[in-house]
Amino acid sequence: MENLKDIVSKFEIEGKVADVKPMGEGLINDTYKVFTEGCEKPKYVLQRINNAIFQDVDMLMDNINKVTEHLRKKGRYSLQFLKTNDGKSYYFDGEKYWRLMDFVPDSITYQAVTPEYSYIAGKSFGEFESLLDDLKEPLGEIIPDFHNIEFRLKQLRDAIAEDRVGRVKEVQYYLDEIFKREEIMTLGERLFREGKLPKRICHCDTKVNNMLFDKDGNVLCIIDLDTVMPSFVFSDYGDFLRTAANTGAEDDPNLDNIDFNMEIYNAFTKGYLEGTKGFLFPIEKENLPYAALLFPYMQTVRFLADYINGDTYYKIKYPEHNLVRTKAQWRLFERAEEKIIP
Ligand code: GN1
Ligand code: MG
Repeated sequence: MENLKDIVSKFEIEGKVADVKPMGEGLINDTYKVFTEGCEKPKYVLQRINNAIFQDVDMLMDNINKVTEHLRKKGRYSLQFLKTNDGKSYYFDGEKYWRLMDFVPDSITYQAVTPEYSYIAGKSFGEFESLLDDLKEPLGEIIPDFHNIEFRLKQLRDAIAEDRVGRVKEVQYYLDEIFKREEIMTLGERLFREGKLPKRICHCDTKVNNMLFDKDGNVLCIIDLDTVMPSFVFSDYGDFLRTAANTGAEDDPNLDNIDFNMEIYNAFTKGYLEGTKGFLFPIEKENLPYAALLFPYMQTVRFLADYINGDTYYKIKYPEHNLVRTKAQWRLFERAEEKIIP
């Protein structure tokens, strides 16, 4: 990994790079841990920014810097990015974009959490949103319409119309099931148009594995800040449950592993309502059950559209991966639908 070591050396690091090793399970960016000489633990995290998806890298880093500085001003721990030797927040090697941040020591990530941790996560997470509620500087909408389900359904329709790789016929069952629920699942966008539902600064990718916990289950900090932007609070509440309440994996090939865990749901909701006490509107609180359904639904739509498009967005490990993800998300949606009445 000689080349990666060179890239790290473009930043204002302490010490000399000893090793760079792959890290994490992200579907978008490539992430590495960086070891320096004389240190056993990783010292930095290097990331290649996927600029096919995040096309405005300046806006991206600007959003992240505003958020992390705001959190730090309030005495909260937040990700710390290093500047390059010429004072920039990312390094462009002529082809790819890179950034470097401090490795957060003694932190743990999970793919699944217990109800107890889920309660604490809900609480810390609600607090994270209230801390950002008074961020005065506007953030750019880094991916326009990111969690707009009407837009995601339109992308699915476009993919079907084009049927680039001839996959539509094999997924007809899922398409029918998805469009049957279109009216109910687009509620959020209608409430927004009617002026009843606000947008707030949200993280927009609150998967369990985007949170660093300490050994007592407290959320140390929330990572993967690329998608921080204005959205409905449903984004953060719903996406956490989509991963935390799933008893199986996001891409579980065995659908029998997948269920929607109501204990996690109840514990997280209790914590979240405590953490956001005093700033959520009644309409936001009343529609949290809808949000819990919306996210497995939206993720099914996104995985399926990518499958139909011939796998151009999400990294895949095998040819049917996006189809397996679609089926797994849909099973999660069905289980949630049986248990939650929006
Ligand atoms: C992507 O960055 P990562 O891999 O955690 C995606 C999310 C999806 C998620 C599905 C920018 O997140 O929106 O929910 O995969 N991020 C982007 O696992 O599209
Ligand atoms: Mg991630």
